[in-house]
Amino acid sequence: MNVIDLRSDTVTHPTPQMREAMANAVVGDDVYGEDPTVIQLERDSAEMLGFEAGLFVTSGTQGNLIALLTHCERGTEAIVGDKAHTFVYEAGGMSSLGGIMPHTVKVHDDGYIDLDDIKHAIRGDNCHFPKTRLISIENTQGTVGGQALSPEYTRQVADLAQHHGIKFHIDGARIFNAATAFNVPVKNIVQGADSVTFCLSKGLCAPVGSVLVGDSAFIAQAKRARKVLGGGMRQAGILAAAGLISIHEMSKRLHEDHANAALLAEGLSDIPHVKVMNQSTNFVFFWLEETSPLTPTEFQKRLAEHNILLSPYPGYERKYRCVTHYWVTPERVEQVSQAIHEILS
Ligand code: TLP
Repeated sequence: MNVIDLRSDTVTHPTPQMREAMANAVVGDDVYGEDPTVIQLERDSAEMLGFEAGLFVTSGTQGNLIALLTHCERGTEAIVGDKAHTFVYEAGGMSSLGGIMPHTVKVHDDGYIDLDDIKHAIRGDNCHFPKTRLISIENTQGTVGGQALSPEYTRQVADLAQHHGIKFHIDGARIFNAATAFNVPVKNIVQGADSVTFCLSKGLCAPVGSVLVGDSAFIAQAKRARKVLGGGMRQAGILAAAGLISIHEMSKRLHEDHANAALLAEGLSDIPHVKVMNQSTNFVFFWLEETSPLTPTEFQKRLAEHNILLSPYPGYERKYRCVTHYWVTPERVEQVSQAIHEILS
């Protein structure tokens, strides 16, 4: 990648090793269940996360929607964070396509939802209420700064869900970043959940795809929902080949992205008109202060002249999210800090 693209880790291009594996992938028709590379990706993903089965899906959004459609019938309710991707950034799919009512609970600035808030959101048996079917949490929690939620917390949510007879889903788009932050095997950070979606095409660098994991009965049902959503892919082994490198190789280097994000936050902290709001895992959020000599549009334009892509976080004018990834080296981080300093001085 020639530009320094900090807008997201979704922008990552596949690595040379991935391109080679994709070119040589053994494939079959996956709707017939005959693609060996997809089968291997699903099996290895399930094993790594400690689940019985996996399902290769087109995107994180599709994985979350399939989980919601599979866990919840029409007219039931899912408890989700008020800043969860499923609630804010998935185009209302759960309600438009699933007839599922989102019941929001507050996500705090540290990324956590109070267990008491979850408990109080679970409906009693009363014909006036929708039935609560699911609690979904997000790890890492993107919107408030990429914070990783602890294995202990996840376990507590799982116990709560089990106690109340509801299902527990994790939007683990960046679950390998969360595991890296706590320095634990990824299966330790999802224990007790009924399903997890994680993305191959973010920090793990694959060009396309996510995996949904759960027990075998859940995945069999989920496969039907994937078909309904047009997600039955054919020779998808071409994509799964990159995904195998994501889980087995790229997942081991995420600590480098976290260190680079810390380095970037440090570099930005000395720059006038920039206020670093928070830094966690591979995210840095900063605010372009009103004292800035440049408007947000001018700022972005000047950055582009330096070959740097950065844009305000959706819904905000002056809040920027920088996301570090495989293609952002420490040298490039240094270049970004210097460029922003120069532009705003
Ligand atoms: N998030 C994107 C944008 O939609 C904001 C990004 O650039 O971070 N869960 C979480 C927590 C996510 O951050 C995302 C992508 C998804 C799900 C959806 O994944 P995709 O883009 O594969 O549908």
